[in-house]
Amino acid sequence: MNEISKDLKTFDRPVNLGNPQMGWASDVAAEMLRRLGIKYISLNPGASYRGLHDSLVNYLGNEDPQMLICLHEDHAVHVAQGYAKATGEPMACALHSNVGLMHGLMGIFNAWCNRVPMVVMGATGPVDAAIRRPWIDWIHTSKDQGAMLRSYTKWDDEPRSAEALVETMFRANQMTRSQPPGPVYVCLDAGLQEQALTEEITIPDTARYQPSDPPRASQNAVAEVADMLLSAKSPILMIGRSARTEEAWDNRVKLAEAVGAGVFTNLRNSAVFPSDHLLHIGRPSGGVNPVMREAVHGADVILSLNWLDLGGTQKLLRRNGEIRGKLINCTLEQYVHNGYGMELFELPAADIKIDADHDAFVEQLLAEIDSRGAKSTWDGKRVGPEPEGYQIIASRPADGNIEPADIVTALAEVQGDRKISLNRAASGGIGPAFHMTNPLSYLGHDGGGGLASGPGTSVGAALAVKGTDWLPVAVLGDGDFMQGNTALWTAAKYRIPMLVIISNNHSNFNDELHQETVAKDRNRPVENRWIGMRISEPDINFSDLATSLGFEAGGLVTRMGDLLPAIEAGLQAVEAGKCYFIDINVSTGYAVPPLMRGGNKGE
Ligand SMILES: Cc1ncc(C[n+]2csc(CCOP(=O)(O)OP(=O)(O)O)c2C)c(N)n1
Ligand SMILES: [Mg+2]
Repeated sequence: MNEISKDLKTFDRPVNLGNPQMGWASDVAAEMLRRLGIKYISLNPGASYRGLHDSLVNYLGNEDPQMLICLHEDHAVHVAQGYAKATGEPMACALHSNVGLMHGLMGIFNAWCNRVPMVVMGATGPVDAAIRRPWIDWIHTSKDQGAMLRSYTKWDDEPRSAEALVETMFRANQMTRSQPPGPVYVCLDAGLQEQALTEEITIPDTARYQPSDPPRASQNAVAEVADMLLSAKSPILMIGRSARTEEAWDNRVKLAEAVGAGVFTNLRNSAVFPSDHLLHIGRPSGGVNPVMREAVHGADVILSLNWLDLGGTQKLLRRNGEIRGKLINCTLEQYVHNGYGMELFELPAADIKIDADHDAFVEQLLAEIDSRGAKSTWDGKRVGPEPEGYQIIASRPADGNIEPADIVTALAEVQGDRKISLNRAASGGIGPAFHMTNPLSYLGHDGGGGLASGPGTSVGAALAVKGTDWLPVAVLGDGDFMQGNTALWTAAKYRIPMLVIISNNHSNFNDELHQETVAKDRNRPVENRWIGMRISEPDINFSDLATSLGFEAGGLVTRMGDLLPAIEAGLQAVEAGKCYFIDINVSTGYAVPPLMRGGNKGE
């Protein structure tokens, strides 16, 4: 048991645990979650899974997995997503039959788009009409609940017996953890859950049902790409969504240094490469920017390691003409593509396509380069432009407005040697001072662009670092926050330290820009872009709201001069183990160009 789970086990202890025998079908489901190494199950309760609920409490004693009560299914799913984003490991969440599932669907879509592992436990029925209670069991029974999410999960099942449940759970575990990962859904018939076991259920050794090692590239592909990278004059690595381990991080650095490749990373994804490395070209960005245009068009070899929306990126880059360098695309993405949505993105061009796990491919390339005794051609100098200077917060007019991107800049300026896990940045972006130096430094976006995700994913990400010296910080838009704010209560309940900062522009501002675009296209007044957008009149007292959910709150910050002390106080509060909240009024606008932002925006 790790420190984190030990700590959480002081909460919600069941009493009178007198019947620890596996006696009911739902006990088998609970037992399987434990055997699969699932530490937490986030949930909002519902009678359709009352059998499983009882098994988690009274059979497992609310340990491994431990329940995390959430106030909305959307939060339950997003907490699991945030935890997986930070750890690479699946949590479980439980969703009540059809209605709870319906609430959780957007979170599942976000998790799917973000390719995170997650075991979604659902329920329905009783499937056998003869044992259905009138009215309620009938409205909460659907024939094929999996149909609601089959298009954006890797797999779903509805086992018909306790014995079958064992296989279902083993398969769910393999599926969700295999590359590329993604959520899986197990629907438990309420009737089955509550059936007494009539014979002993044999559960085979979990070790025999583990997922495979990630698929590797052929030796030919490895040799060919090593040749190309080693002989290239200006190679580029475009590193997309990648493994969460420090080992994989170090390997990417070794590869870039071994071949002298410039590196791009994307703010939509978690940190995958040190942003302050001399080989990182420009700042991590949310889209295509002039620095990227110049570098890619000047490159002779471009290796995409699971770059997000490679086809769309190429399309934007082709505005400056055809990309002349050799294009290599290493990804397993296509294994989870289906015909439902377009989150597979435009088909990218590739001179060499490699269907392999890209982090494994990096390892293979390193071994190949090493075996050749090849010396690095990199001269140790910066690739790409020198970073532009910026005006530090302390030198700005104390009464001046705060721009959205200043929040993360201020965070970086007060950081010192503290380890900050920025688990979310609002649409205003990430100012120039913050650097990603570890996989936990920054955890990217929600994948599916579905609002309400910020609070829940942040709680899950904070849970993942509870008990460590990482300080989790979420910077959330006011619109996103208001869609999911009650997720904070779960953090307060389980004393999960975290700092939540609201980048408060009193608006769904992203969409004001859209209305402006349309108005301009139609020669209509742009002055009206705010109508139907603003979150004001009345203004919401965010700090009171957060306080009511169990957070401590600093005062409203409206002036630049108060920004640094407010954030310093916030970090100190989290260091002291608190859930802390800061509401910061920011300008209604994004001073930072879109290329510095990572949220829901386009180029
Ligand atoms: C579930 C959902 N509803 C609506 C949208 C459309 N949408 C995208 S960004 C945005 C505004 C979000 O406001 P906020 O979080 O305050 O960020 P801001 O745009 O103000 O920077 C909206 C409504 C969405 N992406 N997801
Ligand atoms: Mg806003």
